[in-house]
Amino acid sequence: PAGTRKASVYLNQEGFAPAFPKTAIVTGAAAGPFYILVERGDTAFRGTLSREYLSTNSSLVTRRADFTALQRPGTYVLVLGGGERSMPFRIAPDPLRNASVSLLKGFYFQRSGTALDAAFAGAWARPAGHPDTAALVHASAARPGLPAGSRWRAPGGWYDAGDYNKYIVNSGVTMGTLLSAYEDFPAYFDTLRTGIPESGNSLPDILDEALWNLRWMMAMQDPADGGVFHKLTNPEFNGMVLPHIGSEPRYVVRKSTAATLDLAATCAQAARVFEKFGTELPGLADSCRRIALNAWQWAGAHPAERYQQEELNKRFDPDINTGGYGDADLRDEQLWAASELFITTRDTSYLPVIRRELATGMRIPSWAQVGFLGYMTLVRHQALLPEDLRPLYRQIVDSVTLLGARLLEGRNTGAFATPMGHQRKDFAWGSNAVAANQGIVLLYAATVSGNPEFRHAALDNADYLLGRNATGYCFITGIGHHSPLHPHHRPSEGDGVTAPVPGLLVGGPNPGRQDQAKYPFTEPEQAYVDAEPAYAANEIAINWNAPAVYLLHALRAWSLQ
Ligand code: 9MR
Repeated sequence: PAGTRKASVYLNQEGFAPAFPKTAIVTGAAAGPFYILVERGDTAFRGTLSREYLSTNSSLVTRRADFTALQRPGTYVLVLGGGERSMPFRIAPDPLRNASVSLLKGFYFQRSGTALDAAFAGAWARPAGHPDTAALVHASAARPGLPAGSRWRAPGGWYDAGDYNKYIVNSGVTMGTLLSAYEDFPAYFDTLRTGIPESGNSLPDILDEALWNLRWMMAMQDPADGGVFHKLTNPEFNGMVLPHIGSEPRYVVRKSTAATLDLAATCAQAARVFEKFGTELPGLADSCRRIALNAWQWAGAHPAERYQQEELNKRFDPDINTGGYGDADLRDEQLWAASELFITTRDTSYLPVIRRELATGMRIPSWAQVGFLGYMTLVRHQALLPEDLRPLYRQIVDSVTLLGARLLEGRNTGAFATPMGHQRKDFAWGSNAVAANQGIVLLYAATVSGNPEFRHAALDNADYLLGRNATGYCFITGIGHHSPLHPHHRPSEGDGVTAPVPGLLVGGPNPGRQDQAKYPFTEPEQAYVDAEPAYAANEIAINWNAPAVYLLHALRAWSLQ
């Protein structure tokens, strides 16, 4: 009838493995049949749309189209009773390859202090910027023997996001996630190549990439006392230009407890991971262990050195107005660092901290909530837990299962059939990372409980990121048929290349709209716009790419089994 909105179809734009569950979501369609046609041919499958689901995160009303039973590889379109057609999609043996490999390669494009060669970066080759071999010591970071204005060497690392600064706190959760991906799927990653300068060496590419950032992080520790500078930064966010343009001074700023604990955790885990590559990287594991122990000690002596930028700017010059990452609750950082240190060193003196902080509850991981990385390590290495810690292990299993069960509920009742959105507060700054991190939690729930439903729910969130969401975007640049073209990302904006740098996950729907940009929709699950100024929804960040790397590679490893 006149005035009825045309029906729309939302689905994973990269396609489906033959044996995977397959769901599309439709809006604006009446009850009735749906058809899956071979792209230029016959009907391959006929199904019936589900009942209606009312979204709790927008005014959308949806129906589900389940075509799991269709397993034959091919290119298809979904057609509704009213004649509306989806974009073509595939059922194919390895549908997650492009997205997962591209996401990991995304870290290469974020490398600081190095030129990106056309042989690896293609159209997005660029000169080196920000050498950071002689950053200035900010007045807030000065100590006897290290006056303000003296020089600090901390080259390399990844740019945090769309900006050109390097933040230890956010690097920590990113590294923990990537190193965990390797520890959980070593055989899979040992043979995975992404086309980076180091692809020919004997290290897996994911570890070559992690090493690029690890060496920077290690250089951010003050060897005189073990404390770690919170960040290496310009005083202000700079213009939307390539890294080599501009020559603003760069500063290392005040040490913080959060940064120091995150470095302790990262280096303790890295010591374990790089141990087996001792021939290629002699001494690295030992250096990591030493740095982790010194950091832990400093944090013990300075338990509450919080990074508060406004306070800092009242006391020191010049003002620093870049990302804060000012975490106030450090119990989860304690738990993570203690867990990594215990598993790496087997020193039982870390156990009381683990016992104490375990009670603080389990949360979806984020830069401010890193406790889950500790639980992952304890689960992965449960064989190393002493007998008296078995009850503690049971407690972890119960909490992961409970958290997973809550997410499953959201998937069963939600308008897009995903755990993502089970609470309106899922749609925060960086909501796409919430979806990816929920996926990691669900994969762990599947592992500890043996219930495969959890794994299917993790796949639902992957489908969400790849297009089955209320915006209709596949949220990874260069992937799918409708992905962001204007991310808030200085290299993408400044390079004169039409297509954005590929393999980067944008932040996603965020009704907070802290950027005050124009958004066509403001309801939580639709509060997204593909526009460069919309940094609260369309920036990219390393801590968002990392859980997407984990989730998509884990699911891919599963699909290839
Ligand atoms: O991801 C961060 C988000 O959780 C915060 O709400 C937001 C505001 O403090 O900052 C985000 O992190 C940004 C960082 O501060 C600077 N680099 C870009 C990051 C992504 O937007």
